[in-house]
Parts: sequence; C-alpha cells; structure tokens
Amino acid sequence: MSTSFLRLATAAVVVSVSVGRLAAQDVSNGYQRTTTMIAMRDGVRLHTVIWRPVDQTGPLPIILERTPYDAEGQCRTVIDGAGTLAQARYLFVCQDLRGKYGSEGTFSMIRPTRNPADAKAIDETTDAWDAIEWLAKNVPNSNGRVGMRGISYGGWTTMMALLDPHPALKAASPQASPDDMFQGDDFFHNGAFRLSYGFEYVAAVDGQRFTPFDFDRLDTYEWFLRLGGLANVDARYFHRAKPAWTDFTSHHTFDEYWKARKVIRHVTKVTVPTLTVAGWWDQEDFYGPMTIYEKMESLDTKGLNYLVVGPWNHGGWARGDGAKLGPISFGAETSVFFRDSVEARWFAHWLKDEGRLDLPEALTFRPGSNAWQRHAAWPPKAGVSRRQLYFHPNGKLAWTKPTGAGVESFVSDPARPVPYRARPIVPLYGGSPVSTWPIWQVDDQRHAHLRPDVLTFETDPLADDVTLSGKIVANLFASTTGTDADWIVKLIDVYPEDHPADIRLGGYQLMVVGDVFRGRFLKSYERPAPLVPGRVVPYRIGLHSADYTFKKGHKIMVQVQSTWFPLIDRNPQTFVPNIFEAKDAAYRVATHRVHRSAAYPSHLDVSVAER
Ligand code: PG9
Repeated sequence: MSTSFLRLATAAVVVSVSVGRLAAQDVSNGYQRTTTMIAMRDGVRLHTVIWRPVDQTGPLPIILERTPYDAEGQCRTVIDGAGTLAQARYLFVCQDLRGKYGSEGTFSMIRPTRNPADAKAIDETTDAWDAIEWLAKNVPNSNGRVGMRGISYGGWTTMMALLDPHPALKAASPQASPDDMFQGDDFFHNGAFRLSYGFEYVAAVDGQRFTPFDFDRLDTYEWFLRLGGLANVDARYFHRAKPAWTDFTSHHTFDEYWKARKVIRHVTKVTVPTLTVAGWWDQEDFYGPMTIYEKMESLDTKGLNYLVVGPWNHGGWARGDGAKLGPISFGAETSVFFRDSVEARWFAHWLKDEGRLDLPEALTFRPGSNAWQRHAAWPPKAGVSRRQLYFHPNGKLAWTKPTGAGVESFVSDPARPVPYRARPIVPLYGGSPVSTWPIWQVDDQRHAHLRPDVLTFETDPLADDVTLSGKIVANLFASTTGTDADWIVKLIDVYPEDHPADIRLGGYQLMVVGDVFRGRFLKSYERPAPLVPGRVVPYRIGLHSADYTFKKGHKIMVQVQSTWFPLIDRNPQTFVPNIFEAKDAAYRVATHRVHRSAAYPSHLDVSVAER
C-alpha cells in the first residue's frame, strides 16, 4: 500500500490532525487529496488521485473519472468548481489513462476494444473494471457504490466501462462521448477528415503531456492551405512520431480499425443507470452522445437510460452559467440548471438513495422558444410530423415541391476553399489570442453568404413560429464535373434585420445544424468509388437532430457548399485512392450542380412540432 494511500486512510478518521500534516496543495475547497498507483491486471500501474471531504462523517460514494488530460487538474476542476456535486460530498477519484501524465504504460488514442478470446488482453473496459475493483475494496469509508462521469474523452472512458460494468458501478454519465470517429465525431464526419481538429488534437494529445502545436502564423486557414498535400504533415512536422496521425493516413476508409473503436457496436446491454449529455452546438462530439443514447435506448428493458441535451458547446454544461453561447442568449442559466437540478440529483439518487428522480426520458432545451422540454422519447414519436423544405428558383426555400426543371451550379476551387469561419482562424489550443474554436458553430454565417461558391435558399419571413423537433436529413440531388466531391449543408436561422432585443444580431445567420458528406463514400464507407462526372446522384446527409424554434419574423435558410476549410481537408475533386497521399496535381477545379426540379427535388426532411 502506498504511503499516500495510508495518509488518506488516516485523514478520513482523524481529520484535524491529518489536515495539519498535509501540504497546502493537498487541501482545497473542503477536500483533501491523496494519490496512489493502482495496478491493472497486467501489472501496469495507473496514477490515481483521490479527493475526500475533510469533514466526512459517514461512508460516501465514489465518483470516478478516467482521463487523458491529467488526473490532477481534472479532479481539481470538479472539487474547486461551483458545482453542486462537490458541495454534495463524494469521494472524487481521477485516474490518468495508460501512458498519460503519472501513469505507466503506453497511451493509445481511443484504444480499441480487446479481443475477447485473448484472456490477457486489456482495454479501457478492463482498466475501468480493475480501477473500480481496487477502489471498492481499498478506499476506506466508501459506501461501496461507484459512479462514473466524464466529458468527451472522459465520457468515452465512461462508455467503455459500461461495456462490461463492474458490479460496484451504480450510475454513469457519459457526457459528449464520441461513438464513431469515422462517421460523426472528432476525426472524420461521413468520411471527410476534420483537418484542423485532427491535426491540432493529435499534435497536443498523442504523447505523455499536452503540447499544443506552435503555428508560425495567426491564421490557420493560410497555414493549412500552404501545407498543401497531407503527406507534408509527417514529412515536415510529425515524422511518424504521432501514432494516431499515422493511423489516420492509413485508415482512410471505414475499416476494422474504426469499427473496433465504434462504441455502440459493442454495447449489448443496459444494466447501469446512464445519463447521456449532449450540447446542440458541440463542436466536437454531438453525433456520439445522440447515437449512444439511441442504441442504449433500444436495449433498455429496465428504464435506466436517459438523455439531456442543452444549448451548449462541448462540455458547456460543466462551465459558466449557460445563459449565452457566443452572442446567442437563452434567457435562462441552462448550465447551472443542469448541474444543480439534473446531474447532482442524478448521482444523489443512484449513489446515495437521496431524492426522487424527476427526469423524463429525454430532457432538451429548445433554443428560440428558450424553454426546457420533457420528451417521452427522443426523437419524439408523437406531436410531430415529417415535412420537406424544398429548394426553389431565386434562392427560395419552401414547403412545396418544385415543378419543372431547375438547377444551380457553382465552381469549387480547392485552391480557394470556403473558410469555415471568418478569418483569421486562430489555433484551437494554446498561444494567444484565446481560441474561439469552442463557439465557432454559433458564428454568423454571413461570412459565407453570397460567396459565388456557396448556394443559398431561404424562406419568406415566417408568419408563425416553426419548431423543429427531431431528426433532420438533407437530400441533395447533385452532380460534379470531377470524380469526387464534398457536400456541406447548413440549416440556418436568419434573424430579422430589426432585432431590438440585441441590435447586433440584426440579420444574424445562426447555424442550427450542419454537416459534410464525402462523395467517394456514396455507395459504401468501406469501399470508396469515383463519382461519374455529370451524373446526378442522390445524397442523404444526416444533419443529426434539433429541438429548435425559428421565431415568427425569422427566416429559415439553407446554405450548400463544397469546401469548409480547414475544418475539413480539401477534397482533390479527382478520385485518388487515398487523399492523405494526394499529390498537388490531383487537386482540381470542378463545377458542382445541385438540382431543384420535379425529377430531382433537393430538400431537407425535417420533423415539425405540431405545437
Ligand atoms: N473531443 C475530444 C476527444 C475525445 C475523444 C477522442 C479524441 C478527442 C475531447 O474533448 O476529449
């Protein structure tokens, strides 16, 4: 037993004496810290931090987070935060993953699930099990119940624990957990590579400690454009020393590498109460939590699976008051509400038998009308009807189907890609000025509006509120003169020019949902194929889901474009076997056509709430 653990045990019993002996940094906000190394089944030891209330009287449950971001700092944000969880008193435990910070072993980015036939294999599921086994048996004065929570990577490690949950694991809250890195979360969306995030995240995280990339210019749009072909990343910067990047370059289709990492493929049961949390404007992992919730719901025979979605960016529910995101106001402190009235109650109910759980199946905050909604199912099954918003001539968007012929075209030039936000696009991490990456999804889309390579369709000002509640799918009928193409569709709320509540929002174009699809994967994510130049094909692009009210007087807009740089890498527009190896000559100008005719009626398929 480590000396730090002994100190913990003593501290729990004779608080005043122990506190007197502890170093100043070991006591904070009414908690005292100790650390230990917990041995996993293969002997690798993981650095684990334990914070215990100095005034603990009786047994308390444990809340565990397993993280690649430094267990020390991670636990401090919880116990020092204003959140009610810390005030409510738990034994907070944070553990560094293998190969990170104080832990032994080797880090593996989104370590794949182990081969069940190999009794000696380890993965994040076995590490979570081993950690909980140790904690349940060795941490004095615990009530034997463990909860797990975490955001994003920490949400994913929580999900991995749920694949084979230790019996002491009594409640879990995977928050913004990725599910599928190829189809919808951090690294690729529908096969298109998330260049700026993939590059910057791997540079910073794929190593023992967080080391942000040192850009030599403020505007990463220009930096990535000058980078040229993606082979230059290893040649000039990573030198094959970033295993995750090397993997991206060789796993550019939805192969076993990605499938082994797709969480919901491995979820077979729901035995632990699970609270999935997501943010409508999560810039990293929105697909994940929604997909995880849906799969778990299909297996939930005991009513243990719950969903909360609010007007947040990535992890926004855990910080600040949640009354605003960027310039958009919600008229309520949504993050405070979540922390106090949802999360704290959730854990108190399952881990301390306190309080009644007053949670519906799915609780969503509906921006626009700015109110929490209680749903019996998500997406809602009752009180909604599927409707279609069609593209029309002269940039019109309407609920009626087009008649006759009609097509829009634009030239897409990979040498001049559409920036995904107004330049300069500053680095995601580190340096100065402070990154605004976390709020890019609420940027004003007027920076792209009226560009010659962005198509726009919009309704007349709405005569009444229109609420979309449920899934949104873009159906494009499109062709290209090239042999590969990306299609990006954004659904936008256009504020009226006269917006007295905040005159700076007059005419604001707020993206409600948006996503990209890489044409080579039209038929299969496993076997990409060239597009036939000039052939019109239907694309069904999932835009996830929304619970959103377009207010009376606002307009609904759709923008269609083919580049979104450097959020998404440039598609050469000429089919090449592997875009990570594309030569400069492969990047060619192409003309894209989006049809809006009776035969090819491009449209958005939405779920309109009846009241
Ligand atoms: N979005 C981050 C991430 C999670 C899992 C893998 C890679 C990246 C995060 O915020 O943790």
